[in-house]
Amino acid sequence: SEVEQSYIMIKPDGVQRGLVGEIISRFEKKGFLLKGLKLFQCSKDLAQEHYKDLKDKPFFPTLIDYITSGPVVCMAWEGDGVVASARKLIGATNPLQAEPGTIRGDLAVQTGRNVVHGSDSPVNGKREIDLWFKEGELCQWESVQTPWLVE
Ligand code: DAT
Ligand code: MG
Repeated sequence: SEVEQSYIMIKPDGVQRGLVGEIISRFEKKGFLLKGLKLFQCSKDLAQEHYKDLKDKPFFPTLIDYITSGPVVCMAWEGDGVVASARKLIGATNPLQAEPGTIRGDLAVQTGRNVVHGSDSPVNGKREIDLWFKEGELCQWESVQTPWLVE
């Protein structure tokens, strides 16, 4: 579809800390459309591909260890402006700098345990959804809420 999509992922700390419902709820309540959702233990290869732009950073190995340390929750969310809006809902990379009211601002304290990922551009949204979801794992459906969210 041509509608913008963002890949949102609850990282292993978010799953371990029992924050799955809380985090999904924020995107649900905002009004975006959930197109894909799964609990998933990812390989090192997949984590490295996902974060390939950061492969030369000193924290890359610990980032890969963290992301592969337990199951993550993979989500595809759709809607006009979803990529930038999701980044606002998530907050700054460093939770100490994230505003209260954002997911990281409310629920995390350290960059290396910042509970959630969100795509940084529509192009990367598509790239990441294609990377994390197989064909047939996304659902095409329409929400009864849409006419009450978008005029
Ligand atoms: P974001 O997740 O906000 O898009 P990013 O793409 O710059 O941030 O980095 C991806 C992840 O890598 C980030 O969520 C946590 C980790 N990370 C980034 N900068 C880091 C740093 N300086 N030290 C440790 N981990 C870092
Ligand atoms: Mg990023």
